[in-house]
Amino acid sequence: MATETPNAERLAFYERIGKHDMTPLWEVMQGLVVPEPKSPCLPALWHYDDIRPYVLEAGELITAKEAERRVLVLENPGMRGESRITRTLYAGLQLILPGEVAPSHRHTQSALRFVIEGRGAYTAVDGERTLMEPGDFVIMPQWTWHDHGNESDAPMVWLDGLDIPLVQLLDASFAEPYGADEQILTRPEEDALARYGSGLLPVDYETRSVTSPVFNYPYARTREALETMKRAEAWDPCHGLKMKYVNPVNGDYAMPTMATFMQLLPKGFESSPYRSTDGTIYVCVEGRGQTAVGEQTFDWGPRDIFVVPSWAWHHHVARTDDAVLFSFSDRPVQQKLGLWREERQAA
Ligand code: 1HN
Repeated sequence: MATETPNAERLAFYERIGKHDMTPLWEVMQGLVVPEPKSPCLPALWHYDDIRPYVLEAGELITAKEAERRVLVLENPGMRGESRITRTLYAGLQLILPGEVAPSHRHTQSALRFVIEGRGAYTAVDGERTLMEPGDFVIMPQWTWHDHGNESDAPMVWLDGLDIPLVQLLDASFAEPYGADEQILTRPEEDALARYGSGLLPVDYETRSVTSPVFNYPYARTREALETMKRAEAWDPCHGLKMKYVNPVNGDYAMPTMATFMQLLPKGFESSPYRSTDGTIYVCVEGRGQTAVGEQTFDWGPRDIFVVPSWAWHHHVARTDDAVLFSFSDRPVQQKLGLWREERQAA
């Protein structure tokens, strides 16, 4: 690999081959095959109280219908202008005001919703509606019709997580409008949860999708599970009590491109330093604490959102009470490709 500035003879050569759309590997190789991940993604934190006024102000500027999706994108400060929060994932805060509808469409990007504020607005996916509450994790599988509406009397805000940059990298985006604001509903509300999310499956169920058939993983159930498991006091030194959301059909992650997790850090718990190759987006659901990422320390509380880049050492502290953190990343993709790595700091 060449490290010095090329001499005149080499430069002239590069220019000649450049005319044939060729370039010498030895001038670029070091930047291509780095000894360990070097991400443009920076650690970042959004305090919900700071940004909430802007989300609501957007509601005065444009309707959900005109915008199609009224969302303020959370852009990683290291990648402004790229509509991404990590290299592979997109995140944004979506607002639906009472009486509004976000019209139906579908696309090959998968989406997750994590409810931040408000209760009782719905999202409809593939013929079924689910009413959403704070802390609910709701799935929108790729290429399914989806629309949202708010028949409650308060604004509703949720975090959208999509695999947009990943699909963009693969040049595999397709999208189309449904042609009406709302899709036709074919199943009763909460049918998917009863059918697939109750420790049961229809006896002759055959998988037709790479995505979990559970549509909404309600926070009430998740929280209760954590509270019960907490009694065993079996804390992972790096994660506290950390659970992954799974597809009940095959035990895989709930979504093919995004892994989702919920973790409980008991009051006063200080986790050991940890890093992994999946840049991760966290949302605090309950409690207050701190996360040190590299040289930075983030103080977080309920509804705050922060990002830990790929391969960045980090550790968490729960300060005032038990803390509950939701998180998501591209881990399923990395694991399927044999690329995912993690490291725990030696005790
Ligand atoms: C989308 O369809 C939604 O359905 C949210 O709520 C955000 C960002 C880009 C492209 C499609 C939604 C989106 C999106």
